[in-house]
Amino acid sequence: MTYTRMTAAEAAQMIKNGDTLGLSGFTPNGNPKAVFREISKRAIREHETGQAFQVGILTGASSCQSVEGDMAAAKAIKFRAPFSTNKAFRDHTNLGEVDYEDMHLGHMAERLRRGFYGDIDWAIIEVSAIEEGADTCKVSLTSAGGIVPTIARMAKRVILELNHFHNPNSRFLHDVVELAEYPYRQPIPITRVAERFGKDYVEIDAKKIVGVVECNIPEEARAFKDLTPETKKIGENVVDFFLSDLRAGRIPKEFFPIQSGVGATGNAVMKAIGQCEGLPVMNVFSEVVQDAVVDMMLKGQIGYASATATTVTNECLQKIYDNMDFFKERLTIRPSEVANAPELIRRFGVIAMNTALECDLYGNENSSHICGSNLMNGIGGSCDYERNGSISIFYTPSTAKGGKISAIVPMCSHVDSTEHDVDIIVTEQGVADLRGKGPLRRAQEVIENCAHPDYKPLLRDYLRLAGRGHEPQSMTAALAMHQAYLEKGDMRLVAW
Ligand code: 0RQ
Repeated sequence: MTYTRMTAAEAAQMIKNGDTLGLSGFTPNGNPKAVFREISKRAIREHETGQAFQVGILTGASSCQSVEGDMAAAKAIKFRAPFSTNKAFRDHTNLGEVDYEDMHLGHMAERLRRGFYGDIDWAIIEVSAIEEGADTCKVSLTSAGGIVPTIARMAKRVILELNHFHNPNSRFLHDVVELAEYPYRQPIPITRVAERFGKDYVEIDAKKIVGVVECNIPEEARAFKDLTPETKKIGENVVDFFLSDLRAGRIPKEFFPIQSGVGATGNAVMKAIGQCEGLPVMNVFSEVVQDAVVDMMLKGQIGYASATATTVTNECLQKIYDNMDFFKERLTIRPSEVANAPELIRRFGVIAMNTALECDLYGNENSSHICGSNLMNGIGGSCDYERNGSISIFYTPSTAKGGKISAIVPMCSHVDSTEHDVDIIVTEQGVADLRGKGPLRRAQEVIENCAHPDYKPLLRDYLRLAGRGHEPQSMTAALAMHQAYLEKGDMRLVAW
């Protein structure tokens, strides 16, 4: 049996205004690209002739430029979940054009199953190989697990994007499974990062497969910014913290698995860990594996990595494909509801490490909204891990925009992880250990260890004027530094 082959333009022509599309991929990797390049062109054509054309886009996490960047620029996204790292998407969302639900990535499959996004009209899934059965089709996923098992089962129709850029044996990296819905869910049956319990392919009802689009398109993942003196120092401070917790016996000699979020700072921290001689071989239990982790695996510094995507550059992905025998024994790509499952994060005692935009004196953290209103990216899976990890770390450079913004503020302008879920804050200035400390000792630790010297006197003054209380805040001054930035362009110009 051979499924219908079609061009990307023919596939795009089948999508209707108002349809909801569920996509493969997690971060810019594993997304269907060929069909989307045509859908965004089509949206522009429809709009030029006065026709409405907007769709809902649901993915495992953020996606690539061809999906959310070009579609946002074409004003063709009606709603979107659960995460984005794209500038065009951010700009159009901040103009109020897109209904975007920024939510925990570990909840996405469950949200779909429980019907919060309505019917899934189409699943568009990037694959590296297809076994074309008459009743059942078996496909091999590429560089991400994401929400594919769920959208493949729920969608009314399926388009497969067979991307020959990927290794046709990519299935060896996957552990495909869909969790049951409440109240029938069973314990997830793994007790070690390296275990698998699913299949290495996704099964799809062959009747739903409308067509196969063949292409050869590299991933659109970006290279990381070079290390800066600040991000390098943050990495070194994280390593010092690990060594001190190891010495104190709070981290066992065999270490806990580590999770590291997206972005330049996260990648720099992993590089610093890679350069440290005093740390044992670690495992990674995370949502993304970035380039630094792959290099550390090849050097033997990381024993096993489990994630929901290889968010790596094309050169790095090629390294994985060229060493498939090595990586299939050491790397597992899982659906996001397993990779980000609180149950597993807690069971393994994962050390969670994510990047904040700002942290406040008491440990609340904001990684998603600038000055309260404007979206940066979203929370991604950070809160899945931070809430449930054995040690919850947030790091950030102590200032942004050439020193005009302090990342340590009296009160966060938006809160993603609360003070109850944050153990450690790290900047290039140092480490604040909030464990076992009440609000006032936390505030002193955060100011003295993490704030930039330009901001320390201001923050000390704030704490004095905030007065008494279990967790003192001044209702008039708590956001005055943010207001100073908005009005005068520099938080240092705050007048309490
Ligand atoms: O903007 O470059 O224009 O100056 O924010 O900073 O240096 O690109 O840092 O790549 O590490 O990203 C939090 C966005 C950091 C990311 C964030 C400005 C700063 C710069 C970004 P410019 P960099 P990174 C998800 C796991 C979500 C939570 C998470 C992120 C730009 O790590 O999206 O990790 N995290 N989830 O100047 C205004 C501030 C600022 C500020 C920095 N306080 N106010 N602007 N910037 N602090 C993993 C998955 O789920 C897949």
